[in-house]
Amino acid sequence: MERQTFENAIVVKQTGVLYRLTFLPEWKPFTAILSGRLRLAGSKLTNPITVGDKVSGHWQPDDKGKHRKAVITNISPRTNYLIRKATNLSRQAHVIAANLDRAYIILSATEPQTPTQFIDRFLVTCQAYSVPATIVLNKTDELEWAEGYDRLTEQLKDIYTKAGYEILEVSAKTGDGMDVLAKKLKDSVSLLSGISGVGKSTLVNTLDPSLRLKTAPISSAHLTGKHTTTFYEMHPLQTGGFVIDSPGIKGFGLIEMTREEISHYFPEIFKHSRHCYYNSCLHAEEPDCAVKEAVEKGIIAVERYQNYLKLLEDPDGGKYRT
Ligand SMILES: Nc1nc2c(ncn2[C@@H]2O[C@H](COP(=O)(O)OP(=O)(O)O)[C@@H](O)[C@H]2O)c(=O)[nH]1
Ligand SMILES: [Mg+2]
Ligand SMILES: [Zn+2]
Repeated sequence: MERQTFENAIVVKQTGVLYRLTFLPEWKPFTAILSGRLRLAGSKLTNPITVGDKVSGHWQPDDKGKHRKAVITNISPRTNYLIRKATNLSRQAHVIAANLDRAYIILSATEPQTPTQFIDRFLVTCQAYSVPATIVLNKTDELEWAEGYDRLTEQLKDIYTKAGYEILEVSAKTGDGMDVLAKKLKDSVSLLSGISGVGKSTLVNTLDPSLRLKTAPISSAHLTGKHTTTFYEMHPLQTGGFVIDSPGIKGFGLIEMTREEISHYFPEIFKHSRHCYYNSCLHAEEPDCAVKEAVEKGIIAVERYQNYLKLLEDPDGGKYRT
């Protein structure tokens, strides 16, 4: 008897060995497992298949020939993906998500604060893997009373506007600015990333209250978020589009990047590097460096340049507590 096959299913969730698939834009997730061959394929990766992957396979009847089980046998080539080191010591990498139209890094206007070093590692990874990135500054409602954060917010906006990134200012609590975000998310698959407690899950709930994702207040003692979201999971939005909510990530180890390459992923540094005296200029100790000149003139933000130098010296470092 010939086996029934399926094609073009999208992975919407992975929990251990089980996957949930649906045929977008339809939303009727069903459970699937990996074929043995695919399980063996990903030795350097903790997960050979990830959320957003497009897969095909077959239906396998159980012993009694009754309940059908979906078995994934093939993965379609990815248009892009995001990856990070599984842990600091591990050589393994974790593919966070694939086939993304855009990745959003969510920041809090108040607490918890995300170090710019973390933001830049994220943005560099997005550049390196061809994922367009946007910054979302959440909790703007708290700026009315939280003292001192106005200045931090202005600094942040200055740094990343200079770098050429779009920054959306929103409040998941009051709904301020959410229409702009909803419009951007429409008709696409997007990843929401960022440290714990910045309001990723709350944002998804504001966009679509029927989803009721778990959220948690940040700790009042440490002003850090708690890990309430434990899996990467895609959700359909009533306003259109699909978002992948993330667990709070602790850090972004850069993977397979040479020192020369790092500057290519800072768009504003790369732009100026054409005018450096040395072709191979790393914009560190070299004389006649157009990048350093642009930093001195304030055209390139000094924070971005310093984070670039840190990556140059220690591409593997920088794990952050969240
Ligand atoms: N004031 C305010 N609090 C928010 C906003 N968005 C989220 N929060 C709160 O921030 C905390 C962490 O939110 P959560 O969605 O769990 O963050 P996640 O870890 O990024 O998913 C919760 O107490 C939320 O109620 C916002 O726009 N304004
Ligand atoms: Mg969450
Ligand atoms: Zn240079």
